Amino acid sequence: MLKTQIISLSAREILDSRGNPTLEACAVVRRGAEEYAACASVPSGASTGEHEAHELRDGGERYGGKGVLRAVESVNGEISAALTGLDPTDQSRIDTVLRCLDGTANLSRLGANAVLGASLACARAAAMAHGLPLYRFLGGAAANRLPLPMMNILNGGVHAANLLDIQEFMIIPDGSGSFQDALRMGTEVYHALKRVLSARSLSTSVGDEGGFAPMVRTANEACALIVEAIGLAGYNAAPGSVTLALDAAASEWVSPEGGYVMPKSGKSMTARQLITYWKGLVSRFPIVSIEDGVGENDWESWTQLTASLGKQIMLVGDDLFVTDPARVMRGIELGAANAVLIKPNQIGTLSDVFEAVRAARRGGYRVIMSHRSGETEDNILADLAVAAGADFIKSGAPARAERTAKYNRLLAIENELQ
Ligand code: 2PG
Ligand code: MG
Repeated sequence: MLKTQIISLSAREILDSRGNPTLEACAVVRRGAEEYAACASVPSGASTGEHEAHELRDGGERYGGKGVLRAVESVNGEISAALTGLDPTDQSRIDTVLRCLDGTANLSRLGANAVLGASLACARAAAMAHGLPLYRFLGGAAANRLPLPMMNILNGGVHAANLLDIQEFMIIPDGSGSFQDALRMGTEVYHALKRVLSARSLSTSVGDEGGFAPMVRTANEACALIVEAIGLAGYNAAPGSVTLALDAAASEWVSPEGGYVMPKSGKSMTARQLITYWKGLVSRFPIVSIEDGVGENDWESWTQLTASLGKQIMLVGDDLFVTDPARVMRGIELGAANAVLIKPNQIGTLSDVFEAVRAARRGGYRVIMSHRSGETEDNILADLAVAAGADFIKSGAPARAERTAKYNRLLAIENELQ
């Protein structure tokens, strides 16, 4: 067997889709006499969960404090020194070394952005050295299934300067087993929605994830517009055709005085009223999934929400779980949520990502691989979704190259698998 070894790691500062600096890491590995180099970049969220791993930013004047030169230095210095000579195919060893080197629980010393960049770049270079696509290298022979797209076509919350409290209005097109068909259906609905909005003289400019950000006030109006677009595109707003999914991002609504205050409408609700509100919406529209319907620390309300709607729809924990296997296991014990959103930069290493996926599976929870609102043109998320056997992928609207990069990579993977 040819020996594979990490030769070096390096990083640099690049820009994400929201115009903020982010980190790209590159790994060089040697296998036999050949050298291989691969890079991966790290995304960044606008609505971050309180329990996420620490994204290291420089502070100061440069880029309004958002520079990542300290994280870049972590990779070029300590991380490169610690990983050089290791076997890049031994992901769990690499990630353990990274965690021990950092020494903090939330990766705040070296930066979770530095650690994740290194973890991903090593995996990519190792796959390349073995002549395998990343999804196959990480997922093995079982990595044969494409996720369904959850496409965010109407934006609100902190992702758009409109009046909608709910952050994401998504559609899930069911392409009857074909990713290509699902993507086409979703894209047709996206274009139909543009016509529906234009006909009402509503804005068709887009938010951070490529979805439209019209000046509508209520979730009812937003859902009705989407249902109309589904019909206009020639589909049924129903399971088996095109359904709706929401990301409330309700951790942003938690009031310091207790209960919830919707940030834009200013409406106050108790947790119980909020759960009743979700039940009402679900009864009026073909909504099959609600993400972060209550706050990230409100385990009790999560359990109540799951008890009342969990048999009917998916209840997805994003800020609740932050891709942390321990929090996922706690959720399973308490009966909180029934699906887990997986965002690699919430936890910081690839090994932890797969551990969170395994924990979710053991509890019978669904798995959704997800982008961040700040993304780059890197398409690694698509390979991770297939490697993890994710049921769904969230990569925004079929617009803006940083969103379509992931969908286009999935099209290529589907082709390869056929
Ligand atoms: C979310 C994400 C991605 P952000 O809340 O699910 O859609 O947004 O990256 O801003 O956390
Ligand atoms: Mg979310």
